[in-house]
Amino acid sequence: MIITSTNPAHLDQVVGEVELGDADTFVAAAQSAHDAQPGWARIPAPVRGRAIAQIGRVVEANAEALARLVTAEIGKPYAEALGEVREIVDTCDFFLGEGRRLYGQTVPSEMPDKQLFTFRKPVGTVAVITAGNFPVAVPSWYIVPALLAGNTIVWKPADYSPVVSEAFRDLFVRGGGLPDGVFTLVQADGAATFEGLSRSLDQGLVDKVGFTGSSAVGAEIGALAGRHLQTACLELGGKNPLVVTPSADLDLAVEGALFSGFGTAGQRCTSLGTVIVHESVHDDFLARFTAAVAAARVGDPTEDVLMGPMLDAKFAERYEEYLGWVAPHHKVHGATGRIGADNPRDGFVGDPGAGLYYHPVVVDGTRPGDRLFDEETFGPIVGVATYRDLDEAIAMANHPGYGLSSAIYTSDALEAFRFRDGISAGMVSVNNSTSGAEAHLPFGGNGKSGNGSRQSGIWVLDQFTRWQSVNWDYSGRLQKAQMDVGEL
Ligand code: UN1
Repeated sequence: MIITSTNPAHLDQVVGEVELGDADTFVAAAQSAHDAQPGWARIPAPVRGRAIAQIGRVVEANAEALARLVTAEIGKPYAEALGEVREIVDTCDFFLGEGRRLYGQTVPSEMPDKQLFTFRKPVGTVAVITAGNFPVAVPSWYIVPALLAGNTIVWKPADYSPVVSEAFRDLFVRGGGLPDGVFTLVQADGAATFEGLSRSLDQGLVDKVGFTGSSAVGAEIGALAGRHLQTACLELGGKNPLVVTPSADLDLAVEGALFSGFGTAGQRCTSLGTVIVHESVHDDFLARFTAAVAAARVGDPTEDVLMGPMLDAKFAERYEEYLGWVAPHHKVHGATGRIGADNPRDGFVGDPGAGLYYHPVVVDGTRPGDRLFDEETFGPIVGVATYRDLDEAIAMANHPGYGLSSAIYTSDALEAFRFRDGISAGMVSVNNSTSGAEAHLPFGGNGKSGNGSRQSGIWVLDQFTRWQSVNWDYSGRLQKAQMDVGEL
């Protein structure tokens, strides 16, 4: 089947056509990755690091073209798209040196004339399944370290970013001079992917699954991997809170909430879900926040805008569904719905009728137990709730049961530390946005946001390698652990 990818900012513009494979395509790719893996692992890690270095340079040299394609295919504002491409380069920069480290340890033994060691070994073949909101940065978080560590890859990207995915594959394969089978792109729909993955796992062709996407699909992928005695690397949704304390710099908090809530039109896993603001500064914060939202530039993502269109029609449909979650005790600030001639927005940049443009929405008065407070809205809708003391704010922030990102705005270091200690999220920002993670710090969440796996930085190597312990006895006799322990 051929799918046509269109530009969400200009729905009549075709970005490209791509042929979708089926479950057999997936299994064949997994087989070739499986066959190529021993050869790739035999290449010395520093040489694999050099391939990663070359990929980084090629991506850097093509950054603007790739970012333009990201903007065209998913409607992400160009500055954000360029930042996303930068994240691939950062990831390559970090891991190219890891090829010369990939350290193990030397460990003392409890017996004389014996030495213990640890080595990292690649897991084998990795199936990477990624979302389309970060169609290039997030795949690189898996693919770069996995390749560096000696694994081969089958990559299934989102079906609404297929053209970007082909460009990414070409840059990686050509840039890194990767041998056949080391990195294969499979374009397929969800059902074919699931069947192909399941069969590949049954046949022992896939040793690790990395998945970024919704919590519901992540649970299915995790269960499938679990049935094969594997632990998937899961990076799922978020309902990320941003706490505004009485001592916060309110303008800074507004700026942070604006970017966290409406950057990528709220379609990041790290997007802001709810501002939890102290009751004493609620009115002041809300007035400034709603004014900033009204003044924000929305429109054509090739221009300097805060917010472009929704990434894909399926997210646009969900926006309408989320509006149905507004309860009678909520107060909606500003216009809602699709922007158009009959529902205009002041200062809109470009032609609203051409694309999937929706009003950014602020809903005041949400509280735990409300759907809008408890559930992820993958769209430009930010809730506002109030709290009285910090313990209550922390309990509210943890209430939805996700645990990806979080933020607190305060000028009181003690409050920041108490928040850090009490929040269940894997990532905490102090006086900064909930989104915008850097490529060398652990990235990942808890609860409904994932199974505790972490990406990025050195920590992700624990996903793509397994420890091998070696005990080497040079005493010339049988020394029995626990029984022949050396004497003082
Ligand atoms: C995601 O939305 O899946 O922290 C990842 C950020 C980005 C990554 C988000 N660097 O906003």
